[in-house]
Amino acid sequence: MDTAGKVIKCKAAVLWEPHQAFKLEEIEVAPPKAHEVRIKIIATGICRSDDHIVDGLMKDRKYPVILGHEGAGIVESVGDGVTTVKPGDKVIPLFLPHCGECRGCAEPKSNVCCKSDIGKNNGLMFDNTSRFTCKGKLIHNFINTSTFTEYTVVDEISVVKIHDDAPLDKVCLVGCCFSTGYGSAVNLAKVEPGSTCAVFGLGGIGLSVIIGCKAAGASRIIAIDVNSRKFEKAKELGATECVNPKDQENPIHEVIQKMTNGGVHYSFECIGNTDIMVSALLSSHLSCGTAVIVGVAPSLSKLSFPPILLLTGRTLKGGLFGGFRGKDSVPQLVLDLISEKFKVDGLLTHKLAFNEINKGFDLLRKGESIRTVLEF
Ligand code: COD
Ligand code: ZN
Ligand code: ZN
Repeated sequence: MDTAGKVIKCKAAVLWEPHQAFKLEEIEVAPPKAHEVRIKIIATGICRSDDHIVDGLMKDRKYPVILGHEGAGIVESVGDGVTTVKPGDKVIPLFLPHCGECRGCAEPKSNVCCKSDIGKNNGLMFDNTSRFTCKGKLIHNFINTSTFTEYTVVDEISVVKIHDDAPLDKVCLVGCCFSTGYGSAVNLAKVEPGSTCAVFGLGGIGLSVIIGCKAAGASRIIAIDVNSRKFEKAKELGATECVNPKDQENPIHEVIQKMTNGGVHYSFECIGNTDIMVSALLSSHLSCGTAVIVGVAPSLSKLSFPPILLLTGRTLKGGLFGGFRGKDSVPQLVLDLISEKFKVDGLLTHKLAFNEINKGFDLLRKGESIRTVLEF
């Protein structure tokens, strides 16, 4: 059946209010307008950032909303003027758009497009309308993507074509998890051969940081988590030592300082906890250490530490999507996964049907899963 130009009725997981379970609803998805693309989502990962919204930690969010930002699918139809993808193409939606024209896209050192909805939380298409409705109500989108639905509509700058042979149930992890973690090590920290690293939080993102540190030739990779069940996988992927802060008498930064003769070269916060961001900074060497913030903390939280920590020579930085520019980097990262330059199989612990989405979030909250991929 040719659906182009028509409203599609399909299944979506709607979050009507924070602190609630997702409701599987029939929604209407309007056809793409000019420069927009309608995508049939084939697979989507569950990332902690989605859970932050369910938890109500992002206080300025719009509801109701369709979450999900780590997906892969096939273009169903395109609006006028779309030149980079066509119906039938395999694609990955980009939660960080890449317009190629704005100040952010023009800056050679930046990967953050000014059209990104991160921090703005508008939850709408660029013309300030939505393509989603349910029971007569407007449903918001999430960071220009919304993948917890059989069909979504994104702007052309928020989607990139990938290779026809890409296994979508795996490469969906390039949409956030793998790229964010791996890129944080190789692009943001720029880990060097022989350097020492500490990774706080061993979810899909922290484990991908470990993959990046190892690829960059780090001599020591210290993996830190309050859940010791995460250690086996961390070691498999390249961690040289594992530490559970709960088993230590002293604060974790003192433990890391002691293990590394004063602190690591590079530390990574992959939890979204401001206290741990300070621990990560303190765990980096006072003269030359760099701490990279990867985790997204609750929207009203504040980071506080004595400036002397930086005056002695430490660097504190952060980044989105591992510093990758979506349109330039995602197709190659997908090829690297196809050729098994990198393996994400270890990150992909569970596969569930889309309608088991609430179970998928429970597994993440209980620390039983790394990545659950939902298939439609
Ligand atoms: N000390 C040590 N470990 C801890 C602590 C603590 N105090 N608290 C929790 N942990 C561990 C948990 O046991 C868990 O293993 C790990 O930290 C967190 O992992 P997950 O699986 O909950 O989360 P991920 O890997 O999905 O990571 C999510 C981030 C927290 C990094 C999240 O903010 C994120 O996805 N950031 C991506 C940055 C980005 O670009 N975001 C925009 C769209 S995602
Ligand atoms: Zn831009
Ligand atoms: Zn994510």
